[in-house]
Amino acid sequence: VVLLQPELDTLNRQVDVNPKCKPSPVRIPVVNLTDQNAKTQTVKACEEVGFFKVVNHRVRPELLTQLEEEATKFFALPQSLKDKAGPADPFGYGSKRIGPNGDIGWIEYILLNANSDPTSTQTAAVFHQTTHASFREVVEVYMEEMKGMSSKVLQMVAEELKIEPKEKLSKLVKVKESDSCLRMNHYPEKDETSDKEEIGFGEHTDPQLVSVLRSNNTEGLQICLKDGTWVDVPPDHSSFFVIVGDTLQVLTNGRFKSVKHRVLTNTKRSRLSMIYFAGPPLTEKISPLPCLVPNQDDWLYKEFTWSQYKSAAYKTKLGDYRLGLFEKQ
Ligand code: GA4
Repeated sequence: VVLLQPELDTLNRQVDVNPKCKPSPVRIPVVNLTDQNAKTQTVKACEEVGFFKVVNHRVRPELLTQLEEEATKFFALPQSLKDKAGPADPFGYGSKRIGPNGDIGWIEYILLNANSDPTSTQTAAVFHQTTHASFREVVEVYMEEMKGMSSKVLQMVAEELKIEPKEKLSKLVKVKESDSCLRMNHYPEKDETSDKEEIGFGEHTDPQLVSVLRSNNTEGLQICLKDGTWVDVPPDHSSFFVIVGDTLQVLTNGRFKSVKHRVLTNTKRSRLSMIYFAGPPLTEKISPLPCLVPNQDDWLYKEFTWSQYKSAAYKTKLGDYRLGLFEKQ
């Protein structure tokens, strides 16, 4: 059976950006993993928007439901129990505070390291608070799937851009040293007495290579287009969304742009999202790839290790332009 997938998804422009301007449909790219043009579609999407939807991904729907159920159970626990898994520093349970520099959001979350550190009391407590041992198991299986999805995306990019060796990018997220993490966000339903839109998660770019996001069928996610317009991403709980991160922007010398995104809590329903941030090993040297940009004079960024980028990122506020610290001149 050949499934016909629309090439592009329709997004609605935010009316409040320019109230005089009628909302016009904006289109975001869709990559169909079973399409023979998937590689071309991926590269085009990474260049033009830094964001795309993945369909026909073959991740079992039951796994998605299971993880969602387990996360829902955790967030439904009494506050005192959830707090035993916090504060997020950066891993563990966090509420309202995002990162160490005073950013606040209308959110509670769990942040887990893919190479889960057994000495971290917060991480252990996340799982101990839920009565079902299955939470840890589901998380492990889900992370493996997300590792597969992010490496598939990077493999397609490398092949389309003729990067040598072909496994150069996908290996960065496949090796056991890769520094990836999983975030489960719960945006509580909006207080009925308030009509103002709260910021769930303020605007930012993701520092890693790529992020793979999925949510329950709730609105709220917005991305910023190259012209600065914010657009709503229509929810689709059976698909994944891929976000280009700062590190992939550097490797491609700016050919791919890390996309600014944010979450507004503009619905009555609560929103649950899971994001896998696929990062390279801590010691990995990051610079524009010589096979794409042979002449170092053309490099827009200085070389840095992922560990250096991460520590610099943790000194910034969420909305800061972190790559500025590593631009040449
Ligand atoms: C943004 C992307 C991921 O959610 C995250 C975030 C991290 C955190 O919440 O601990 C950061 C943020 C994110 C970038 C700047 C720093 C670090 C909060 C913050 C203010 C887990 C990540 O890797 O970077």
